[in-house]
Amino acid sequence: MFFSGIRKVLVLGLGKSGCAAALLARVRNFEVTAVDETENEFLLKQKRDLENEGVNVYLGYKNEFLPPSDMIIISPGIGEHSFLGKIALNSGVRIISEIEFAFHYISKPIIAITGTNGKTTVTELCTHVLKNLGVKAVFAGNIGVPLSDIVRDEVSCDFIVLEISSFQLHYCAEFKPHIAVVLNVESDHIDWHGSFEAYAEDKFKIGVNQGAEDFLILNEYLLPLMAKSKYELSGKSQTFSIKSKSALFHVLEENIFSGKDGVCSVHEMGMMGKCPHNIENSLACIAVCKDLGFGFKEIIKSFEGFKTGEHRLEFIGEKNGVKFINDSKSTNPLSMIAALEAVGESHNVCLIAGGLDKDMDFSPLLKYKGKIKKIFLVGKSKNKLENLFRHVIDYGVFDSFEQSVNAACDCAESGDAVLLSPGCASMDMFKNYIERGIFFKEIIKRRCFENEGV
Ligand code: UMA
Repeated sequence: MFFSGIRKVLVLGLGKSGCAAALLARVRNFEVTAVDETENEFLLKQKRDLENEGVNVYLGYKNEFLPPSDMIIISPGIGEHSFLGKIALNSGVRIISEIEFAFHYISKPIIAITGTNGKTTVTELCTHVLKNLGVKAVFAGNIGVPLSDIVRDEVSCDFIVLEISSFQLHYCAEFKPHIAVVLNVESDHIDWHGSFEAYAEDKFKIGVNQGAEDFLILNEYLLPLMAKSKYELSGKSQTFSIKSKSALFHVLEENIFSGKDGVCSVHEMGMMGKCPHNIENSLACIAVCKDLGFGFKEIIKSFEGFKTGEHRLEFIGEKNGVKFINDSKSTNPLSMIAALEAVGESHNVCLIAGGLDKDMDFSPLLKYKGKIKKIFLVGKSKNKLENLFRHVIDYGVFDSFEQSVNAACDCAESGDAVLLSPGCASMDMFKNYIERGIFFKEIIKRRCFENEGV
């Protein structure tokens, strides 16, 4: 048994996953201690709530040694190179992620979705389509609902659609989804993992425990990268791609195919058929539902009513021929490229970019310089981006987010798009990408759509 001999559990980090893991561990009768490096009002409230459930909590934790435990459940934000990550590793105690912990209490099949980009969209899409197909599906994981909460609340379902990040996979040992999806692997979170290779390796960990009865669905371009991985993956593998016709699920002249079988035209997929990256996301979802035994016709019909969430290429409005688009969810170069592919024509994008870098490689963006009219740089990464774009495209560097947005609006003319697609995390200027997107929309509405009810 995975937890045999374990009595004392130590939880590191008291955000969403840490709190959920601590509460589940208490329900399962472990002795639980939890520590967090920070101390603030929110955490003091969490501390009181957890203490009422019998958890020992230490905030503002700075000790060089951790409280004794038989197993550590680590929060995804705590990398191996961080203070807590290092002392946890040095302690020699077994370390697992919150997902791995909760997984051992789950009997329902898991559809796990990872990738640099699109994981939230595909998780939402699969859940939507499966529900329309009459299946009780719930989503969980990196999307914002800890898997431990699903277990503790005894949520009734047939399938769990789990968005899983590289941070969560890194600390998994026996996690075994029935269907695993890898959407793409591009530069992101290099500061946490140490290198792109280490990041990619953790992504492929998603399929390491699968057996012949399980499915591994992956973007065809990842095959060479996967071949280099130290993991042997034995799930039935299936590929998808919008760029290559040799993938099992592919696109030919605006029609989707599974091998030689026609599935549908991209126009039948509603909102998901409107831009390349979402067509590709849809291929992954079609593959998942097909593997669960559904027919193409019913799968496509079940796309009906699906909308991608706020802050993802969200159209705010159009004024004097200028379109305003909020893509605050874009936190890496690949998502900027997806936005430019969706919105960009010839030199028509006034792009607001920058924020907290994660040691990412932005050079692939240079291929898209023809779509950018001017780039408005802000946040911690502005000088790194300035160095990349200097002599290549017109750019401006700004001290505040609001200044960068105003300058982009001043620059845009009829036929252009003002696009916020920062390609970076938001925490240097905002609480999260949601706050950044809301602020962007407020500025745009104030400037352009006051009294218009947009
Ligand atoms: N902390 C420390 N020391 C550290 C780092 C953090 O003590 O070195 C403490 C912080 O003070 C804080 C807590 O840990 O109190 C935060 O933990 P966390 O950063 O792991 O965040 P959670 O609130 O537990 O949220 C996590 C995921 N966060 C991250 O991966 C950074 C959420 O994904 C996820 O929704 C949630 O679990 C539920 O599963 C967010 C995310 O940004 C959306 N994910 C990344 C992404 O999508 O790119 C991977």
